Amino acid sequence: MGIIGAGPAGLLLSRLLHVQGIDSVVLENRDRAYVEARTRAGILEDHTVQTLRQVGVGDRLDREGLHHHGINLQIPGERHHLDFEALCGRTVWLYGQTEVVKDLIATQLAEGPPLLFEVSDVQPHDVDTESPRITFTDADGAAQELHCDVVVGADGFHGVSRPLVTAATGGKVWERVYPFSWLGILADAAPATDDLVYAWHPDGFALYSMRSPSVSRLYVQVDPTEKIEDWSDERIWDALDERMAMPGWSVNRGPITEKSILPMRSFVSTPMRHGRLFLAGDAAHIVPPTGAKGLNLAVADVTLLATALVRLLHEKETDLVDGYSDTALRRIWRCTHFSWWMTSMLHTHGDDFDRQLQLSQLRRVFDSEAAQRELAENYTGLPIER
Ligand code: FAS
Ligand code: PHB
Repeated sequence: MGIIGAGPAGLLLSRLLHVQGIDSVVLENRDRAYVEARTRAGILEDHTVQTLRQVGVGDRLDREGLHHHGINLQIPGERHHLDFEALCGRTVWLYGQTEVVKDLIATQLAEGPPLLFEVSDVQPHDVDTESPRITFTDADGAAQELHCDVVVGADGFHGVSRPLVTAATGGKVWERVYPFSWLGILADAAPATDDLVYAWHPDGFALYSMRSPSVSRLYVQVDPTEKIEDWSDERIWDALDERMAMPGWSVNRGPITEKSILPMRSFVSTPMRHGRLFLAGDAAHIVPPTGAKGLNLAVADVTLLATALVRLLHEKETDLVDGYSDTALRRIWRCTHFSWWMTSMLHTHGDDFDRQLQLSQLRRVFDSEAAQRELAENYTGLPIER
């Protein structure tokens, strides 16, 4: 098995196959320090946590992760807590993607199979045959060729794999680019909330998240043309205080250790397979982070794909690999819809008519247990379809 990309999708797939006796080689073009330092997702769905525990990389998550039983939704002067456990019997965990990736890398380097960093010129070949190859240059500059039964493109949005699949299959792509971005910060400040706060405000959306009892992760909606150098630390904290204000409560300030601006888009590409080349994670789809689905969708893809590949390689049965793309896409569209719905409900855009619609939708969630359950079921993660 040749796996391109050491993000959560590639690493977890390699682990899922390893514990079922199937070998793989993971090829990553960045170095270990870079891959382990990328600040991305923070919320883990219920099934993601179960899967990480099942493959033996859940210990530090259980020790250091924060178990969240719900989220808060806010409009000016009103904050409502949604108790996920009461609403749908599931919860989520707050544990940084960086930590998940560190745990998977440490386990793989300790127990195998091979994980090669700093490779370059990665190129799959003969993927429409039963013996595909991957050519690449290793970290020492030597040309290498990997012969495998299957190639998996878990190489993210800018990887080499998706263009190969869409070119060979004439596939279809859907894309929605949102007229706003997220300015995200990491700060050495104890979070002033137990569960996350998603705030609608006429000035724009704001999110209060965290990474630990001493590190906060916060986001504000900004115009896509904004430059990070235009946002002083003071201006960021003032915007957060304004948008999340509640009587007798305020954001807890501290030194900002990282800040960046993230564009927002929804992107789906089909099919997720061409011959013996399969796509998983951001290589095939992107969701705006408002629904906390990016990492969890990558985990759902490889959970499905691992089961299908074990059946192909151990039992020579192709039914699950033949159904992989369609089965995965059902969940992908569900998560794409939920992420679009959360994004549209919480980010100010359009005119005052749009704003009144957003406020009406938010009040419906505040007032209706059925609406709250719908949000809770989607946010905590629907069961994986087998
Ligand atoms: P990844 O992009 O994580 O991994 C792909 C890997 O492939 C990378 O390590 C890359 O270096 C490697 N690669 C690429 N091309 C290669 C090649 N040619 N050869 C070898 N290796 C190659 N989700 C949330 O829920 N909340 C968030 O706050 C959030 N923030 C995000 C911020 C950013 C900047 C980004 C990009 C995404 C964010 N996401 C967030 C979504 C994120 O969590 C992704 O869904 C998740 O990383 C997807 O995992 P992978 O599919 O493994 O892709
Ligand atoms: C985060 O903690 O980075 C985070 C949490 C929830 C989101 C997006 C990002 O919806």
